[in-house]
Amino acid sequence: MTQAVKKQKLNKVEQAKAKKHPLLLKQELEHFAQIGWEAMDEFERDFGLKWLGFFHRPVTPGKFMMRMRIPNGILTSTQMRVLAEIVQRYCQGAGFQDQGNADITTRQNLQLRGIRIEDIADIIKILAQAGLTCVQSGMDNVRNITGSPVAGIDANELIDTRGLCRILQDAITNNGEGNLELSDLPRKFNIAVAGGRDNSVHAEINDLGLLPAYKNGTLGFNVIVGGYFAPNQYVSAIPLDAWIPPEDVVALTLAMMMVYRENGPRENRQKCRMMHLINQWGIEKFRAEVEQRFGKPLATAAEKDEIDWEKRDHIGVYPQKQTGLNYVGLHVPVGRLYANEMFELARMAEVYGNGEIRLTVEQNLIIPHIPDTRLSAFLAEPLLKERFTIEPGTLNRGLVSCTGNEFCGFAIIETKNRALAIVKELEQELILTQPVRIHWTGCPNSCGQPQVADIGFIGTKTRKDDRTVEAVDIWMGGKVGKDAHLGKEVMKRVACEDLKSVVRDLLVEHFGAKIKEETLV
Ligand code: SRM
Ligand code: SF4
Repeated sequence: MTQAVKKQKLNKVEQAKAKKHPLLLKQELEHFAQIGWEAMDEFERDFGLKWLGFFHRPVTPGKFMMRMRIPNGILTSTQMRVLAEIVQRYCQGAGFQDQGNADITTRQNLQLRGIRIEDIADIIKILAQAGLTCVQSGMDNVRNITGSPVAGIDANELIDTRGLCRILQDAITNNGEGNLELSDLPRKFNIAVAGGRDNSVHAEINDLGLLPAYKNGTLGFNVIVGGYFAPNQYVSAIPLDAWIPPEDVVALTLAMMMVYRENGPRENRQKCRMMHLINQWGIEKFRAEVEQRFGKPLATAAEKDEIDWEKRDHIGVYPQKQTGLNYVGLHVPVGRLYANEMFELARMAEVYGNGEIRLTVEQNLIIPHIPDTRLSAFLAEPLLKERFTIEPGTLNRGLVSCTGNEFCGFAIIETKNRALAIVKELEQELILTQPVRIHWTGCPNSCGQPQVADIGFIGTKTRKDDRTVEAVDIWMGGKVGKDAHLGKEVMKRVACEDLKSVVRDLLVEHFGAKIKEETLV
């Protein structure tokens, strides 16, 4: 432990970590299975197991959510089938009606729900056999590492991010086995690696964002640092004034993580993200410390590329850089998947593509490598007609929602179902000529990233007619991709039951929506 850490009055999580490193709980899984979830130590059950990727859900007592790690959001059909089998076999029962589910997350990842403590050890083995891991996906760890969803298939990409995301994950998790050294950060740590000019990964809201840039004719990355969202703290990353070639990505990331691990604040959990260290030191000192750890001088940032693109959502059919092949982006309403659909996706990826399935931070998915000759058969598949269309409604297309109170203990409101219902009604009532990105988040933690949306909602409560009702604070003006910036709060505590008409007005006033005549009468 460094002097900087020693001097601090450690918060409760730090005190518990100091007693027993939570990754070591892996050795006790059989014991937990024997004693059952109710007899477990509360910290170990509700927090410690998150180091292994298992999140106890007080909303469904005794049931755990499993958060995967899917570097760059890319899965094989075999892996998707294994995950579908886990949902089918282990995620059913109380609180899950007749079937378990999985959700695509805002970090290009999957979460599976409804797992019992008795099954965790078996599931970890099943994942390992399939080359998958869920280790270190929660608490004071690096989250899923996001990369360009069209890496390797986009004709206009600058850097293929797939290998980088993979080697970063392997280094940080010790090849999925768990890494005692790099899993004791002061708080969570988000990494995004952009590969194209449209910054499809929202690099600016990550603790470490890498943006492709040419320096003296060589392609590498400009480094931005310190982006994060926490309740009432919505902060964009700032430039480190550093450029690195791709081969230095892992070394620079590990150096920065060490600096943060050894010097980051560990007192008030609300003030432990890396930006707090940067604020405390100033960016110059932070850069110097990272440079020292890195072991060689950091080049200054490359000049900003002036030909950045608007962000794409990848829904629809697009030709790949490989002649005769296409990638097809499917719209998955608020990211929700069921086991039968996961099996179908695996089959379709094999029959029409090369078995690959990709996830996006918009909670949608892409099936790549479909030959021109197979395209029409693929597009005629029932799953595309019935559930995952390539032509969603103008509002549904950009709809993103966090988990909300269906499963999340922090949630102040219900999100996913409400998001779908309101958008459905508005699409019936309005003529919309431009897509509008609407993001929902059930509490100020902002997992649904409302600050990057055209219109964003943050769950809260308000009083109406002497009742306490679910409500939202409304944000507007978030911009992603080119000239990305966060939106601003424009309204407070709008009751959810009044929300549809408020949003309708916003759409008419700011996004050129017209009210359909038949709904006026
Ligand atoms: Fe998040 C905590 C869900 C992306 C900020 N987030 C949680 C927990 C684990 C709380 C809990 O234990 O119940 C939620 C699990 C609910 C559940 O059952 O699903 C949760 N976060 C999610 C997901 C699933 C939202 C979604 O529906 O897509 C996303 C999973 C990403 C992944 O695959 O790893 C998710 N969370 C985010 C993001 C967006 C991002 O990363 O781009 C943010 C804001 C960005 C950031 O972190 O800087 C985010 N989540 C938080 C925070 C606030 C962090 C802070 O510094 O205060 C918490 C609370 C915490 O960590 O104490 C949190
Ligand atoms: Fe849960 Fe809040 Fe995150 Fe939504 S924003 S998943 S309600 S912690």
